[in-house]
Amino acid sequence: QKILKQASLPDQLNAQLNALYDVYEYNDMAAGEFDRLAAEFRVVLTNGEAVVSREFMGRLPNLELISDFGVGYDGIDVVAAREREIAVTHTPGVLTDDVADLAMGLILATSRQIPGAQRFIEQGAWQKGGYPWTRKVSGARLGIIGMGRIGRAIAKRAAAFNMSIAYTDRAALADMDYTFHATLLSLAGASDFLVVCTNGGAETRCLVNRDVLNALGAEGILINISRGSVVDERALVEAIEEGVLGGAGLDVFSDEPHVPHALLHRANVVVTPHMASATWATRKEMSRLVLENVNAYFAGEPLVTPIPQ
Ligand code: 8YV
Repeated sequence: QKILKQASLPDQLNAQLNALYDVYEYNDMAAGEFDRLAAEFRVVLTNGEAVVSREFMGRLPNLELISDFGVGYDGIDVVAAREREIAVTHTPGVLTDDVADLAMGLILATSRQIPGAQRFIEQGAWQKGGYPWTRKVSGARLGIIGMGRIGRAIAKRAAAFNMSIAYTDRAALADMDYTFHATLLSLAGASDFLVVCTNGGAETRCLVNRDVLNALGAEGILINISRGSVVDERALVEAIEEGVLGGAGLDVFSDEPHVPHALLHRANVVVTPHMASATWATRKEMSRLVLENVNAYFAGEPLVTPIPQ
């Protein structure tokens, strides 16, 4: 069976796929070869950082499954997929802990300025005096944007830090004791840390705008482990430059792998290269789910982790 691989996947998963299928790398194919084989591809493999557009699907007349190595599927035009009854699978659940762990890491790293303090020592500054005092994490107010799997996992960790937890979502969640805010502005105004945990995509584009950053304020810290698109990055840069916002811990950006220069070399901004789910254990589980979904498809069995309807 032929499979079209449209974005990069871990080597171990590639090896497993190659043992079972004829895997074609979209980026390595000449246009002529692609056109000749296009009708034979019923499965496309992608990842959470790539784009699978309506136009791309249009070039694959017999496409039936898009399997995403990642939980976020904002890069996939799911409306176009649904219209053609192309199934989409992703890798939910297995990466929740890692992403929540990195969110806590960024909360600690920004507020306690851990990378800045390391640079301080490396630059020999300790000889001239101690590092400036930083902001306390335990007991602080945490605001969570999007109380899904990852938001809940962060809340659970934050509770162990005695943080007071509030959130915003489409509506208040019945099974939740945390404080609900109907608007993001109100949540931001009541938070010391505001963590972006919502889906990416058109619905959440630039949700965190200048007004939200103003409300979070000079003592507030923004954390983003979701998608760069959810934050108005230009507004974020301005707010940081003007000192209107206290700090930011960012694993995702608007135009990866490009990170605005203005966000670098600052003690109050910590950046990581979209690595929240990148541990050996989790990448292995994500790979397993991709493989299981593809195998299920070819076996005519129910898909293991289709995206929600
Ligand atoms: C991955 C992600 O970095 O799960 C997601 O949505 O963004 C990450 O886990 C990505 O899918 C791998 O490219």
